[in-house]
Amino acid sequence: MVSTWDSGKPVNAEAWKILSKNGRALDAVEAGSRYIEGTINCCVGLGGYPDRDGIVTLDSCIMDEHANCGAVAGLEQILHPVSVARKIMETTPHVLLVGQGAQQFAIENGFKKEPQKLSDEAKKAYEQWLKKSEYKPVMNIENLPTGQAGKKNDGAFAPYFFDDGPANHDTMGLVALDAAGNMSGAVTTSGMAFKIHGRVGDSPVIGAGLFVDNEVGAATSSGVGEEVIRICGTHLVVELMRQGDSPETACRKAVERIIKRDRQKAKTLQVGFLALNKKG
Ligand code: SD4
Repeated sequence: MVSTWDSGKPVNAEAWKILSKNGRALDAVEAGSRYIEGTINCCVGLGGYPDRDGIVTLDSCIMDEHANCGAVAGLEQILHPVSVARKIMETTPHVLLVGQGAQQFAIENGFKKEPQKLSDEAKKAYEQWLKKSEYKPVMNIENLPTGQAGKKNDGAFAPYFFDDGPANHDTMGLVALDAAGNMSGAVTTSGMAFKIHGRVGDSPVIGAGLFVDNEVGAATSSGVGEEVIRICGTHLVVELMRQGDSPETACRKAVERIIKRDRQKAKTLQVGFLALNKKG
């Protein structure tokens, strides 16, 4: 299995507990997602960065080997959006629930409503951002001052910091292949930091932030969600693998398509894809 960013390492370890016992890929990606969602002061989940109104809104989706899928967007005050997404997938005829409706569905299904409170780290970052209140999502590690790339602040899962604020790497995407040869994937995120309230990125959008085709492979993405949505990014990656590309080549071609659309803009943003084919 693979998952995004350095914070994906303990997530993989958590999911591996299931995969190594011949468990189902679907259970593994849910367990990995729940692990990171439950990590205090992490950049994913309720500890994540808020939108520009100071509210943490969560996006998540999950997809199994039968192309069953479920998703939530703009979900507030619920600790495990990935499990709400799974519940939607398994108990309703729908794929995506948003905002108030998603929260109501979660509560009706036994999920607890958590207090609306920013984590210490998110509060600090938000207060820093409020000084300029500039709506300019920054997402490019190369913009870091020399020597700072990859340097984290004190938390194990803390996001990267720029001179004038945090970078926006706050998404956990996971794809897995199990011993039975089945594939599943999940994504969970607080979305782009300081986004407009109501903005939804690629993460909960099937075919953008996540796509699984059990005949071919699975892919997930992280970075500026709007750019991924524009090219149906993960669906594209899986289709390229279907045509014979390796996961790496397929991801590269998807990134190149984003660059080709607007070379200048591409210099100011960051997008990444992760893919796993049927051979693992
Ligand atoms: C989004 N793709 O909301 C997400 C953000 C992200 O690491 O990946 N951050 O657009």
